[in-house]
Amino acid sequence: MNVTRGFTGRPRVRNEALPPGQYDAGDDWPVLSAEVTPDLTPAEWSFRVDGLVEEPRSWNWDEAHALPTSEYEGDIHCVTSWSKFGVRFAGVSLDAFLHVVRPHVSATHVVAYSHTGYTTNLPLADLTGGRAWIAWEYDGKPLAPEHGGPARLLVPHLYFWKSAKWIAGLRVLDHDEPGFWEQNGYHARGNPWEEQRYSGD
Ligand SMILES: Nc1nc2c(c(=O)[nH]1)N[C@H]1C(S)=C(S)[C@@H](COP(=O)(O)O)O[C@H]1N2
Ligand SMILES: [Mo]
Repeated sequence: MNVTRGFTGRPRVRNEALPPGQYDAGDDWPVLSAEVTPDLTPAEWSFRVDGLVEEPRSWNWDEAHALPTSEYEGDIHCVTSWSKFGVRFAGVSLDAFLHVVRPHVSATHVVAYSHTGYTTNLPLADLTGGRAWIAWEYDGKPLAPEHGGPARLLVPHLYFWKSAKWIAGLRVLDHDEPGFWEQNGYHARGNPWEEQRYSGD
């Protein structure tokens, strides 16, 4: 790791390397949405985890905020080849939600779904171990609606299409079930370091 100073004067944590085929978008943060940005207030937002779990449940905005806060500072990588270094998100680790619902031993995958109907599939293991969040703050401010506010999934070690904006819930499964982009030829897991962009990669 090295530290560079951006125009804001804030030291920016930066990895030495970009995943293969990626470029540094710098201060730009492109918006990539298949849907129209929904008009979704914190009061209307909820997050549910069900499927193969012992205690399916939903959290509203206040209930989710009562869980221990957790932060991510690091990089994000979009499959369209932009990456951003040293971004800062805050929210709650998915470990905290999964701890409450307790996935069955048979659980292997999830489908994450948005309030808009967007879906994406992930191995359950990619959501545990402090590597995935429900995020509602970016750079210390509320997450902007076009970037998934009030809250989005954040799984920064995978390509960013896995980080469903306007997250509504996770369905826990004992098999893999392709989501929106995955049904359209994108990779089931999407590890940027192995350049898993398309289903044959
Ligand atoms: N609901 C929803 N989530 C989504 C998407 C989308 O179209 N709809 N696009 C994905 C893709 S391809 C990327 S790169 C990131 C983009 O997030 P951003 O617009 O905040 O940069 O969101 C991901 N999550
Ligand atoms: Mo993307």
